[in-house]
Amino acid sequence: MTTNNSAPVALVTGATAGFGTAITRQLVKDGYRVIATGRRLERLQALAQELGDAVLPWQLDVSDKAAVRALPSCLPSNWQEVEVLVNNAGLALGVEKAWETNVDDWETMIATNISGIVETTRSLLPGMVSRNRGHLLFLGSTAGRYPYPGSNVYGASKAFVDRFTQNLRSDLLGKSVRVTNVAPGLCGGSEFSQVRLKDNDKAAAVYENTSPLTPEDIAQTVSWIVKCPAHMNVNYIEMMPVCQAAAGLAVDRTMS
Ligand code: NDP
Ligand code: 8X3
Repeated sequence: MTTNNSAPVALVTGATAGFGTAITRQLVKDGYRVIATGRRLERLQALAQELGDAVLPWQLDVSDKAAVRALPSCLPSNWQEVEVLVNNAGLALGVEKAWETNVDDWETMIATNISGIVETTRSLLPGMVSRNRGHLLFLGSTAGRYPYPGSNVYGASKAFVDRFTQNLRSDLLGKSVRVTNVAPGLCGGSEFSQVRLKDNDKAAAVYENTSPLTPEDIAQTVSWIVKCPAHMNVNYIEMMPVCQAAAGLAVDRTMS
């Protein structure tokens, strides 16, 4: 496959699995050249093999501040003008109650889901502002809006995404740089629950007897958002599968 060197450039974090892989495939289909990033280089290389020169595999740990800060100047010169940044890399670790969790897991979530997106944004946003052109997309979550037991730091990190995107919009008023928080609920077909629960059977049980969202649903949503007319900014979009809903507050009846 030959690549058009003037095609716009997107950078996707966490392109080695799940949403990031599906978003990379979709953006290439939409005519973008995609810098596909993540820690597992062999997966990125396989994606480049599949999609051709339109994909630049780039090993990147978003919690490695030095690597993220160096990114704009390290990229090959014809890949440096990133127009779309998809801040997708993220994870949940554990479902224990707050007093039982492993604090190292909390720190990993903060380093990835909060510091990671802060660093990638700070690294690539100045270029977008100077070109007066760009789009920052973030993978938030319904967990950022609705509490549930065991969500503690994960949900709070996604609430950070929500407010960060709103505050970026405020800073960017007057610039042609768009900002969107994409907030899905239950979504299968990714490694999310395996990473969270560290047990394949428990991970499979999360989706038992459900029809969850799919990574392709997320990728098509991202594609639609990016293709919206330049004067239109999708601030926040929340999606759930039909089989899921926020279903009320819990009441303990054993305490009175
Ligand atoms: P996956 O576990 O399938 O993918 C997560 C991706 O993040 C992987 O590519 C992983 O790559 C990457 N990643 C994790 N840590 C780092 C790091 N330190 N540096 C760089 N990349 C990292 O999960 P999903 O595709 O399901 O999730 C993608 C995003 O969507 C996450 O932010 C998640 O919180 C969010 N989300 C998921 C939902 C779901 O139900 N699945 C629902 C709502 C939101 P590697 O390990 O190779 O670095
Ligand atoms: C992923 C959705 O409900 O597992 O962000 O927190 S949930």
